Amino acid sequence: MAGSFRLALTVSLVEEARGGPFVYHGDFSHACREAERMGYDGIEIFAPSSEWFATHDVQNKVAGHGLRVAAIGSGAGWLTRKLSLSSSNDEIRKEAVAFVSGLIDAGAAIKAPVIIGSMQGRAENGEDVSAVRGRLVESLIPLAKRSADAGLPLLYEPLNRYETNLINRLSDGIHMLAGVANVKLLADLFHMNIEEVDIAASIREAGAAVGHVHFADSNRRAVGAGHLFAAPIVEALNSIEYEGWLSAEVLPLPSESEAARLSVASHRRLFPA
Ligand code: LER
Ligand code: MN
Repeated sequence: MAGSFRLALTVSLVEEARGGPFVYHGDFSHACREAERMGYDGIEIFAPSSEWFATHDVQNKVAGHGLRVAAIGSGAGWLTRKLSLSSSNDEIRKEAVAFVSGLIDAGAAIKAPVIIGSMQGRAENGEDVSAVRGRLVESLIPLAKRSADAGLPLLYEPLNRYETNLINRLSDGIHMLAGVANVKLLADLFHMNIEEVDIAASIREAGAAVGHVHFADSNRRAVGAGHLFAAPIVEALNSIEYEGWLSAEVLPLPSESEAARLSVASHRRLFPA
């Protein structure tokens, strides 16, 4: 263990996500080797689709490096096919649910929950935001049920205002998801730095609803490379007895290996074992 909170390294296998906030890009084997070498506990996979899992022996590969799969990102559905779980187009929404369902099934086999971030979509062309949120919740219900059948939560991620106009803060997420079983919130510190009044207070308020953390600094670089005031956030995570992952979902700057190294160093400093 790198510390008392498990730390994961992010890898994207989606060509269209190059330049995006993932430490390693394009080479799963290399990312696993680097994660092991630097002392990570796990790896978070931004996968192109469920088919990718059918052609990569993920479980054996990660286990061979002493790692686990922390979570699976689903945003490729939006990035490569413009699928959205809240689209007003029934066909697109159905395809989006099918895309995420495939990832949930792939995740079930390796005990990794799926993240709904960009796939939540947004209200467009003056659409009524609450109606769009309603469609999103309708899509999330069967996905959360499918995850529950696999013994895993569905992870829902509020995003900053430049990425969605549906849900930007943890408290709004809790409100929207009231009555939906088996969805946990993903607290991405980069988005929260933009949207929350007080990141630590929001984490405390969300409490047991927090199921995953994206461990990023204010500028989306590795924690320690920006101006995030981490101490109260660490205290808040301790106070809610958070037991999930911290995933370094950050830009590969100044290089992949430097971002990976700084994330480990900051994790060790902030969460000593
Ligand atoms: C997108 O900004 C993000 O934070 C991802 O985790 C969601 O796909
Ligand atoms: Mn994120």
